[in-house]
Amino acid sequence: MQQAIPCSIMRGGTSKGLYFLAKDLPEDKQQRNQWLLRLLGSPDVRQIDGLGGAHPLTSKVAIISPSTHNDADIDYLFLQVVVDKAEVSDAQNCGNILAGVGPFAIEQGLVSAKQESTDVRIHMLNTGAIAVARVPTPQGKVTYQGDAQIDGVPGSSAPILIDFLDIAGSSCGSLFPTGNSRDRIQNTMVTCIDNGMPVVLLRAEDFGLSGAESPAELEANQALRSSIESIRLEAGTLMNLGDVSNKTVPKMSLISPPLKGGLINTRTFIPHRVHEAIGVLGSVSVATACVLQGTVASDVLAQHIAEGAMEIVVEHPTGQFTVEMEVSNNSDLNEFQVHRAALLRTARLLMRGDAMLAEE
Ligand code: NQM
Repeated sequence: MQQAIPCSIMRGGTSKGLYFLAKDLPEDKQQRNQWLLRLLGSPDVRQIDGLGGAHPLTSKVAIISPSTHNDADIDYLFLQVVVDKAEVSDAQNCGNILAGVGPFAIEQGLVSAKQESTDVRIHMLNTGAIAVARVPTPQGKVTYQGDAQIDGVPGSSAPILIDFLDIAGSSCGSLFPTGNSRDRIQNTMVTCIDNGMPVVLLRAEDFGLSGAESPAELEANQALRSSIESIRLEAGTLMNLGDVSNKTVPKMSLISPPLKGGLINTRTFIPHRVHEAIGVLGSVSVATACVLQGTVASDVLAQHIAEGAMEIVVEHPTGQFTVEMEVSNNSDLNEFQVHRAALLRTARLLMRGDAMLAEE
């Protein structure tokens, strides 16, 4: 007998995942993870016996419940189900899957829809931070139809605006977890930063790269992969993340001067496959490095940043990602401070029904 588990499959931004209500999964973490491995079909490079899409960007899970935080409507736990290993990790957050969380919570009756749009306050359990998603709800119903386009997704959908509150240091304890805006690790200058996602920025030119290489070319470069992984393992400890050999953070972002009118160009290892675009919170961390003094980002920027409200355009392999930021200059500390990060995503409900759990 197979067991039927209520589930929705949604595209969230440039990722895709399975969305569950917490009450439909086991409370026991180990049992829950066993279920998720079987439901997604891991470990198997093709995830052929499950619903996973055989890539880290399509092997993701969101678990939603009424909020335990008095300033939020719902709790969101993100889990990365590793494709080729029997591992489920809560060590990172995901801002793309986050885009589907607001519509899912409204459609599942956890949040009541307003007449035009509905703000859903989301407590992100992986980091403890809060995001506010503005979901279009004409006549009190979620719509996925609209004119918003995001690079990496064909066509257009309804816009979902996401505002992040206080995400600095949410995984590592501080914005610059090593205490420095740049460090030398294994003879390479890097910036380790956490504004919602732990990221290590590295200059592409230091690896003999232009920064325009495709994800497939970078993944085929074994020597590059092992240098980046060895820097990552050292950076993980310096960033207070402990031994990261089995963690999906920190992400490793190769940066270079922009090619298409943006502020900076990126190729991001997440951390072993190369992202076809860039993660949402990953891009917020990169954008933050662009506005702070002394980072390696400042070596490759198209232009330098002044304080105020601004749009930071981060280029990636399939287009651009725009992060809205508000920054002020604290002259006492002689440093810039980031007050707000916001961005536009879209999401779409692809399937609603039961995921079938095979007998063990
Ligand atoms: O950085 C990929 C994605 C992500 C995570 C990854 C994300 C984020 O694109 O917030 O969205 O970096 O693993 O879904």
